[in-house]
Amino acid sequence: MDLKRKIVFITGASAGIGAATALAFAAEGARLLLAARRAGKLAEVASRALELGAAGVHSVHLDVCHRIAVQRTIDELPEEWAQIDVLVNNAGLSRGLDKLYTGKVDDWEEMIDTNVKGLLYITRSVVPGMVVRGRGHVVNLGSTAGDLAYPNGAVYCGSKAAVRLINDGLRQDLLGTPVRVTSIEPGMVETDFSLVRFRGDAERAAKVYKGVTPLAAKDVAEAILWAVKQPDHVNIARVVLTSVHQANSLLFHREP
Ligand code: 8X3
Repeated sequence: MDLKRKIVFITGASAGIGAATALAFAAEGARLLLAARRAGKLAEVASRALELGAAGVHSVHLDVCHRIAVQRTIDELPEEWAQIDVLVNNAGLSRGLDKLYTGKVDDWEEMIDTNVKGLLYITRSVVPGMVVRGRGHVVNLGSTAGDLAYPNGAVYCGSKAAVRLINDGLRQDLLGTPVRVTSIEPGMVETDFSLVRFRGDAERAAKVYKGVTPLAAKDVAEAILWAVKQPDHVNIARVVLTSVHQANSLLFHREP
């Protein structure tokens, strides 16, 4: 697929995998529709994307959890940005690392609202247009955590298991249309993920990556780009990728 001037919509584009994905598609000459909650950070990504060769950037300030705002944002896109070719459902987060029976309900709400319901709201708003236009690709960001739960992460892992099955269900529902559906399921990636999980506790976040060379956000962006660049008749259903120091969501090799 030639991505020149294709409209690529990325949620959670202000940092981490979302920002790296924006830059990877920018280098292909795509037009980027970028959404995030943090307008300042998003503006930085937008200007870097233009430097790298994006054919245009349109940024929207959006929290994917707000169902009405999601629908309104998509409905009110300027005409020249409305025909989305690729949707990257990237916005997601983890909060806390607690036993389920003592966990914080507010943390659960935030993870499920963002990782599951936010992804559904965006999908529901964008995919009908893809079906009508007879072209499109939905890329959902899952996780190795969606395959195998780890202790104290039941709700985060459950939210990513939901993404995996929503991904598979959507692919079935789109059978008979040319719209493709892919889930990209990385293991540990060095982003603000752990800092967000531990609400800014940098010391605790650093421990997560101790002795391990994690994936970089760019590695995941390259996998997304690869899946999208396949010929139109090829649908990559799932891509699972980890650092060589990680076998699954439970098993790591840590250098002393
Ligand atoms: C992130 C993977 O295992 O660090 O989705 O939670 S993990």
